[in-house]
Amino acid sequence: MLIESKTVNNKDFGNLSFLESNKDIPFDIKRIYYIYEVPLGTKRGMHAHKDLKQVLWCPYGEIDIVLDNGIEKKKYTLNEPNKLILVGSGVWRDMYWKKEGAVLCVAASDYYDESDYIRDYDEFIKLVKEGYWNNENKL
Ligand code: T46
Repeated sequence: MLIESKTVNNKDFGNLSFLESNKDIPFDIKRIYYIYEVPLGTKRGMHAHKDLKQVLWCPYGEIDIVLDNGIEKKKYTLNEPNKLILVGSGVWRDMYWKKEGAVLCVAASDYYDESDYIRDYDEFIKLVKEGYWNNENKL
């Protein structure tokens, strides 16, 4: 789901965008991380999360995010600082670096926990078919 941050524009000083937990972002933010100095053309991701919810944005450059809930796929291009996407639980993601120097920022609903990752696509599809996310893993 696309989220647009509120932005204060000033033609002389530039723009300031902001988001607040439980208002613009539908969870408490427990972790922030960012991915940078990624070689052009790199593909990252290739996993889903059992529970974790995240908001992704690209403050500089261009990154394609392909989301897959086991039933349908959707591609988002992140290329504006005030354009963000909400990625819920049970969504497989692939990220493609489309511009040199592009930065991906992420606000996450929980601390890092490798046991929340599903890194095997067949296992992901099996869980989708078993109704692990009750068909609530919307794109
Ligand atoms: C996601 C996408 C958008 C940590 O130690 N702490 C952390 O908070 C994170 C996020 C990762 N790591 C370690 C785990 C791996 O050894 O950093 C290494 C690289 O992680 P990964 O291969 O999962 O990176 P991406 O870019 O494929 O995925 C990341 C997040 O892990 C993931 O949750 O949704 O960005």
